[in-house]
Amino acid sequence: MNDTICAICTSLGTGAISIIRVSGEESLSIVSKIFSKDLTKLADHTINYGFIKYESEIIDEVLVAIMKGPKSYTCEDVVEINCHGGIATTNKILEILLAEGCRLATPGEFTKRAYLNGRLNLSQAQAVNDLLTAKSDAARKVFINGLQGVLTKKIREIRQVLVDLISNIEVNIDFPEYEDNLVITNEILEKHLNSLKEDFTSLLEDAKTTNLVKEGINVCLVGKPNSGKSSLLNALLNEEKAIVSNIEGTTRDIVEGTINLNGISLNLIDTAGIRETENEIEKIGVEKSKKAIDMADLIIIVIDKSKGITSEDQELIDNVPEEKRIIFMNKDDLEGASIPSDYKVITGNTQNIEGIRGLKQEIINMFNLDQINSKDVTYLNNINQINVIKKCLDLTLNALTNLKNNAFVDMIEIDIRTIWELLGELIGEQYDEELLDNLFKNFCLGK
Ligand SMILES: Nc1nc2c(ncn2[C@@H]2O[C@H](COP(=O)(O)OP(=O)(O)OP(=O)(O)O)[C@@H](O)[C@H]2O)c(=O)[nH]1
Ligand SMILES: [Mg+2]
Repeated sequence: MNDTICAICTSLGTGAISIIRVSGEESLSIVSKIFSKDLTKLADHTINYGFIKYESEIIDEVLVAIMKGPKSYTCEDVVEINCHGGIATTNKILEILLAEGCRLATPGEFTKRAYLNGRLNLSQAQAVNDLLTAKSDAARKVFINGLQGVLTKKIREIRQVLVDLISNIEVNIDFPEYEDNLVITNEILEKHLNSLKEDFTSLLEDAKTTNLVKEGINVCLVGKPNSGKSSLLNALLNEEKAIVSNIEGTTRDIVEGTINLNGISLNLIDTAGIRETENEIEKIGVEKSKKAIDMADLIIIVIDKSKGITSEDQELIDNVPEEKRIIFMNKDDLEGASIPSDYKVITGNTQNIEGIRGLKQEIINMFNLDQINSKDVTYLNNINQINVIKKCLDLTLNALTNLKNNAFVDMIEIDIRTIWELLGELIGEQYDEELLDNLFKNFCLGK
């Protein structure tokens, strides 16, 4: 039998109300000891007005919700006490509950119980945690999809098609004389495999989006000294955060800031201008810049348009892959050299909002940010899940190649069966204890 746990669910501070959650077999009887009514005699799924009393002292005037299992968050008997907000009252009620026989829940323990009791699968449990920390509307949408089990539904649909296909192939092999059974031809198999390929590719695309909304885009501003990197950071942030001057080597350390573009965080890093230098401090800055480039999802190479592209600029351009870079020809308000035609560049200046409009639009285009809000994204929430889908895609491609080479159907069936099993594990209930503990320890208390 599980013991009865309790925790404060709302954040501690001054507020109109706080909620203390109690879950476990004894939750109704323990709370009844300190509440003015006997909860065991009250109807289920009701909210009840009364007082918390302890040692003949009235502690607070409260509303108490009763949610008997299995129709509750944890599937156990749950009682939630809505008391007046504020640290003193909330802590006092928690203290009394502990004295009366509850144990303080560990972080995520309510959700862990919900999972262990079959109320949520692991993917949904992770989505609960992500939802609590969602920083943007786009993130909220993706995580609520996770909680609603959109991924699980999609995987179940795919598995159903696969299981039908496998059983059909088996019947074909074992009972070739059954003429009324559909014969799985190579054309039918190819159609199914191509549709699988599409499904897995789109799931992996969605995973990229999920990562974007969860972590944001790490953007690194690089370029020669004085090209205007710090000015660009300030213009994007709309704040004078980094020091700007016409002295080369002004920025020595990394300066960071975050903006929200179409609901997605851009984590901006302004770096020290990269050049050969003998100055020890600047050298460290240049090394840090190089590291920041490695970590970035997007590198904006800032070039002083009035000076044209120099050999140092050229070296930077050559060292950053095209799909990760934007070349920003800055200072287009000054007379300057003509724009190169060999690569795509964005021109602009950091003098006003208009000057960086084109650059912002290019970022939106590069990461399809304008589509994220309207897309119904499935939610692959960790690297394990992503790897399973990658494996499934590889197996599908392998089966398609075998099919082209006229392999026997039963050989292709092996790949299909493995995909079916892998997908089963993905949404299945078998995870080891270590993985579970690791997942739930990152949850906040009361959830
Ligand atoms: N006219 C004009 N001047 C600019 C523009 N952007 C930056 N500047 C000027 O260029 C000079 C260098 O700007 P910074 O932003 O400090 O350049 P940086 O790339 O951060 O330089 P380091 O930190 O030394 O690597 C300053 O005098 C800025 O005012 C622009 O769009 N137009
Ligand atoms: Mg600078």
